[in-house]
Amino acid sequence: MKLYYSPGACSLSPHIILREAGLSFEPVLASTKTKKLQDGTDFYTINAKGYVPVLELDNGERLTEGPAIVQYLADKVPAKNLAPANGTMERYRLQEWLNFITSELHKGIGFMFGPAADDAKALMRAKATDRLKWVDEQLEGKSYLMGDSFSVADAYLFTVTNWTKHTGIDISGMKNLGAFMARMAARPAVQEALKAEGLLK
Ligand SMILES: N[C@@H](CCC(=O)N[C@@H](CS)C(=O)NCC(=O)O)C(=O)O
Repeated sequence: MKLYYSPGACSLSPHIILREAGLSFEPVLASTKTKKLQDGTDFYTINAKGYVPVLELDNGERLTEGPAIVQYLADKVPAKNLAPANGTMERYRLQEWLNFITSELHKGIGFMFGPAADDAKALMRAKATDRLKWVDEQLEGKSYLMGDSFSVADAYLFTVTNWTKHTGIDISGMKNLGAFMARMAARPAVQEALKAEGLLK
């Protein structure tokens, strides 16, 4: 499989999961700015939507949208317990988290990397802070979003919460979220993914 990624972008979430799953893959750097691969290929020919992540399967089929990709990967290695079994109530709980992260956090926080007007950024920052406070409450007494065990939703939350450092969102008062970020950063697969993306010295 190939993962088209950009360092530190939302593609870090499936990148972490590929490593947690122990699946072999080829990382392919795709610039979200120039929309070119390193060999000059036009990224729009890979994903007409022009964004990462893209997972290319061994048969050449391509899957986009982070929440779909991480569930696909989790279902390839059921023994790793990266997502509850399909059809169970727990699986819908996982999807509840993935949808929350993608619609309420990912786009809102990600927007602040762009050249948006400052007053719009202040509004987005306030909204993201409210949402993250809610996440902080949900993490009370839990190691991970789904409870004691790690799931694909944690890699996504880690990836998006990591952006707060660069977008002026202060999470220092959010103790549970802070502990979650430290717990995630200590996982070997996360360390490996960050190192591979050049985000760790
Ligand atoms: N709906 C997509 C959004 C992916 C997305 O926002 N990708 C960003 C990086 S975090 C990107 O490549 N942006 C470049 C662009 O949209 O032109 C998903 O959830 O996978």
